[in-house]
Amino acid sequence: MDDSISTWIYNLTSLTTLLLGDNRFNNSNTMRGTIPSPIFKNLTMLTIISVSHNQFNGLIPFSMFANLSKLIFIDLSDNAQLEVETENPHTVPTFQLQSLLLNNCILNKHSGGGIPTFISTQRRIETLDASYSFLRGTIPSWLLYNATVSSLNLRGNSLQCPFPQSTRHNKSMLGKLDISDNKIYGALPSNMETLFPSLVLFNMSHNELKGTIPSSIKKLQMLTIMDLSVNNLSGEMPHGLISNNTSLKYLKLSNNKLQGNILSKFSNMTELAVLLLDNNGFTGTIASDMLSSPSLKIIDLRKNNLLGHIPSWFPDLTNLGILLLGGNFFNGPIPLELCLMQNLRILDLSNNAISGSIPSCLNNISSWMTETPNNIDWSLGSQSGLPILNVVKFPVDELYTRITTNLTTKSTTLTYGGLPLALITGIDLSMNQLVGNIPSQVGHLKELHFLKLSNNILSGPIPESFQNLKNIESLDLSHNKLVGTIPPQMIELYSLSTFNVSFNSLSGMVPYEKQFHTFDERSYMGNPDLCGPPLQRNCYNPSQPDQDMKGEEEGSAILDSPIFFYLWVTSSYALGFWGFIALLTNKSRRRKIFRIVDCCFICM
Ligand SMILES: *[C@@H]1O[C@H](CO)[C@@H](O)[C@H](O)[C@H]1NC(C)=O
Ligand SMILES: *[C@@H]1O[C@H](CO)[C@@H](O)[C@H](O)[C@H]1NC(C)=O
Ligand SMILES: *[C@@H]1O[C@H](CO)[C@@H](O)[C@H](O)[C@H]1NC(C)=O
Ligand SMILES: *[C@@H]1O[C@H](CO)[C@@H](O)[C@H](O)[C@H]1NC(C)=O
Ligand SMILES: *[C@@H]1O[C@H](CO)[C@@H](O)[C@H](O)[C@H]1NC(C)=O
Ligand SMILES: *[C@@H]1O[C@H](CO)[C@@H](O)[C@H](O)[C@H]1NC(C)=O
Ligand SMILES: *[C@@H]1O[C@H](CO)[C@@H](O)[C@H](O)[C@H]1NC(C)=O
Ligand SMILES: *[C@@H]1O[C@H](CO)[C@@H](O)[C@H](O)[C@H]1NC(C)=O
Ligand SMILES: *[C@@H]1O[C@H](CO)[C@@H](O)[C@H](O)[C@H]1NC(C)=O
Ligand SMILES: CC(=O)N[C@H]1CO[C@H](CO)[C@@H](O)[C@@H]1O
Repeated sequence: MDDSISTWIYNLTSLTTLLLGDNRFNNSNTMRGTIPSPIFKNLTMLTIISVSHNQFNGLIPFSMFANLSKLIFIDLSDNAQLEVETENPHTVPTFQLQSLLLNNCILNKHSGGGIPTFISTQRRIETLDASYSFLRGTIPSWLLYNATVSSLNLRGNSLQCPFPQSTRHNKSMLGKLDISDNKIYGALPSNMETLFPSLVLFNMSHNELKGTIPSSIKKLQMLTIMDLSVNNLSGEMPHGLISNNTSLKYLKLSNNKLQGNILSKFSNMTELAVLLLDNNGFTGTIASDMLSSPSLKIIDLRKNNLLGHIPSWFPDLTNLGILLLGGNFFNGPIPLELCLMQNLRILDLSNNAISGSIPSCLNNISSWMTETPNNIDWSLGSQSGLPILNVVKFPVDELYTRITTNLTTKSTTLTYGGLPLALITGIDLSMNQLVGNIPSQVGHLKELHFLKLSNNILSGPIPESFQNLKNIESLDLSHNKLVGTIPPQMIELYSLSTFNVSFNSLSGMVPYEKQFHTFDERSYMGNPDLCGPPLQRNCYNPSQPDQDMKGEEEGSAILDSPIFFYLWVTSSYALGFWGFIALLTNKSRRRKIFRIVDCCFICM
């Protein structure tokens, strides 16, 4: 089929629905070229036009739809090269739309990039999406306060103005307001509850808001999702923002300049599931009466000024799956009670002043031990009975990307090692003052995807049990005081793609087979007693004939080296096989040799 709009459409005068859209799932049919404006002249019965997800280009004057009086739905979205002009020529359309979707088009490029003015004549419009459509200028007050729109999305434009003030018409019909990623500056109105009584979703992240969060927000009875992250908001969080009487489930205030205690006393967050307050200036301790919400699934308090001990009552939050407390001033030990958190998937206590040793009961946490289906339900829809929520979900992928890019050395994209993001598990205890051995139980957390223990004072060996970390993708043990060898069985960790044991006191031969072939010397820096490829240091140095006398540790390293293997082959010939084996009095050394032999037979 031709991929441009054919002329035969012109004669379908009784056509009511024109769907040339949504080729997302069927890319064999993407349409290109321009949309000829005479095409619609005779199609006066049209109620629905959708040409979304194509590659139309050129400029279409919106006036070409003006005489199609039955239109209720126009979707021109996701045609990145398509210019849509609504102001010139200016027309008052004969239709009354319900939905207008112009996202990912180029809107009013030659008339100042303003919001289409004809919308103020639309008395039935409910949905307007003009996100990512190159809008400039201001948000007119009528759009918020004197329009029938209940779902407004202007995300990702360059709108630059203070938050629009209400003039005479104070009450907004808006249920969903997303003006994130623009340049809205100034303060939020103090009378939010009178202005937006129907608000369910409010996203103003990535703007230039200043001032405090108006305490009237807590009176918004239906507010379920609020994202004011990445602004310049200051002051304290309003008392009771998450109280008895709000329906807030998702609160994100990350990357602002908020201060004071995290939550006022007596907050009763029965509904709250996601609390993201990272990168602010919150102070004080986490008091037990603050977090009494059985619904909490994610807590992110990273990079604040919180102090005191890690609370031992976190297990009371039985649904908590992600607990991120990194980058604060927490001290004291890791409470053993954390081992009761059966649903914990990601734990970040990094960059604090936590002391003591790593609890040996971490293998009690079932989501790190057994493959469990992810029991976090991310949809918000039906149970709240609010129709607008049917299309609202937690932006869980975005969330996980943010969480895991900071935690791992990998830059994650939409999936992490092919996993749905909501299934990632990991522990980050780096940059603390942890002492003692790494408990062997840690090596049994076979569902773990990342483990960061770097920059502590951990001593003792890397437990041999680490060979059981079958799903580990990122393992960082650098900057500790670990001794002994890198357990050679770890070469079986096929998922491992980031490995770092730099700056310890490890010795012996570096495993350099299978997965470990992909790691270079940057994984082993600052361990003067490690040897063998990929390091420059050879394990066997013939100028030091008494090397073998230096004990088992060193001896094993030599046995592990390929040079030794060749020597062994040669001497076996000379002595006869059994004669040579008889020389191997030491049991563990014998085992080591058999392992080398095994390996080489397999390799051959
Ligand atoms: C519209 O219809 C009239 C008659 O039905 C026809 O003469 C005219 O060419 C049509 N216009 C277009 C643009 O097809
Ligand atoms: C719409 O109809 C009016 C009169 O019926 C006509 O003057 C005008 O040219 C038409 N506009 C378009 C874009 O077809
Ligand atoms: C508000 O809408 C009404 C119609 O519902 C209209 O008459 C009035 O002019 C509008 N006011 C503003 C400021 O746009
Ligand atoms: C608008 O607000 C003013 C004062 O702020 C109030 O007097 C007036 O009654 C309000 N109008 C409506 C329609 O709510
Ligand atoms: C709010 O908007 C930002 C940027 O546009 C987006 O990344 C984020 O996912 C949105 N938050 C919610 C809760 O929808
Ligand atoms: C919560 O409700 C109780 C009584 O039900 C009340 O005493 C308390 O002040 C309320 N807390 C907030 C923060 O509104
Ligand atoms: C919290 O709210 C629930 C329901 O809204 C109520 O039953 C419970 O008593 C409240 N608890 C406190 C401590 O206010
Ligand atoms: C392990 O978890 C069970 C319940 O799941 C609990 O009863 C037990 O005390 C926990 N053990 C430790 C050491 O935390
Ligand atoms: C391992 O850690 C050291 C010290 O933090 C760092 O310099 C090095 O680049 C890391 N190696 C890899 C492979 O990331
Ligand atoms: C969600 C909730 O409990 N809302 C209640 C808050 O308080 C007012 C009265 O002050 C009730 O009408 C709401 O139902």
